Amino acid sequence: MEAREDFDGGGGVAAAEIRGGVLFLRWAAGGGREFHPLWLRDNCPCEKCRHPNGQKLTNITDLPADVRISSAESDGNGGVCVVFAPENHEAHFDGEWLRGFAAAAAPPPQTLWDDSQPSVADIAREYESVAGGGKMLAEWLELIVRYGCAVLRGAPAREGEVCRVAEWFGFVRETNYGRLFDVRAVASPNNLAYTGMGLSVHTDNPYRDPPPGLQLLHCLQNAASGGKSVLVDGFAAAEMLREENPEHFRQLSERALPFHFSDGNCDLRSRFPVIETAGESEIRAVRFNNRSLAAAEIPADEAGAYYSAYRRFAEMLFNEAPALRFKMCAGDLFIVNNNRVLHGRDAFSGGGGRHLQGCYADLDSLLSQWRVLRREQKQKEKQ
Ligand code: NM2
Ligand code: OGA
Ligand code: ZN
Ligand code: ZN
Repeated sequence: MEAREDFDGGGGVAAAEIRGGVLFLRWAAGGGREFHPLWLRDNCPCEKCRHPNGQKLTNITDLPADVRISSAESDGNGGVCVVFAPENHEAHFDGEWLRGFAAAAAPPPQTLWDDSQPSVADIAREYESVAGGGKMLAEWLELIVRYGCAVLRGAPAREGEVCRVAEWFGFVRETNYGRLFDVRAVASPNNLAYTGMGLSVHTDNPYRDPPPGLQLLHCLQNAASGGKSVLVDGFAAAEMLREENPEHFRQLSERALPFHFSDGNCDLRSRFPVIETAGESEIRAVRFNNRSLAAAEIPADEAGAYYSAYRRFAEMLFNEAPALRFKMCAGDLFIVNNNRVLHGRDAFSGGGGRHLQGCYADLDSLLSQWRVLRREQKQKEKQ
């Protein structure tokens, strides 16, 4: 019944009819749809088929391949009672579940910045209010789900605070850089992030597989001159590329590039397309980091076409795609969906005056916590 909280009500089943072996259900709200008998049998919610914890008890091999519906009747209450042959197995399906199950599996709602470009103020919340959890935390998490990033203002400028924020919704993901890393200019940097150089917009750690789904950066001090931050919606940019030149888009989504990072302690290598897609149209991730791109195995007669596509995408990311620019002050923190939103910074001087701390985390836990808080909120509203 996990879909119910996503469903807007409107009644369930008005009538049930077996047509050519499949079950047709007419909704009270109008319309209807067909259900395959094996699909229904496989999703039976009875206590023999589901543990009280909601987990499934049956395997596909437990179900007869020739399952049929011997009877189906609306229960008069929006649900439907079905008897399956040849087992004579009785099931009762909730009408709202039947209408709403698909919503629970749908990808979370995303708003590309070209449809509706948020300002920094739109995506920023006060640390104090979000730290209290509940509705305010749910709202802040929803910004990350929807826009791929969010900001906190007024976070205590204390060491390790960024990890505490990650624990509001999940777990810190430790990497070769540690659980917590300091971003400041140091003497022998193993990574260009630890210099005063500008960093063009990038996704972090594409040389890890999988790359961290979330990055958090927290400003403890920013007295340096320069060092402004920029965030870019990589999905909006990928859509711009597809719109402008489908062949460019195809180049970047079909060829995987090698990424690499090594120092005295690690030798990390991976391969990802710059634009990762699923099916025909869904964009799943953007991986873009010029500093960590390794030498790609591209036949000489294909390199020209690939580089044109790659150059055009870079131009869009640097100059044309929807972007947010701001200078972080002590107590500011931003979080990005590292599969989608790229980040960068301008060069800075007076390096000693700039100190950020960062950590990584995974997206699945954030989405889970967002759903849990939403579910709790809806339950409260019903009471
Ligand atoms: N740091 C800040 O992914 C990258 O190499 C960007 C990551 C060193 C953890 C910098
Ligand atoms: C990083 C990074 C940006 C900054 O640490 O990964 O991109 O503002 N830093 O220093
Ligand atoms: Zn059952
Ligand atoms: Zn970075």
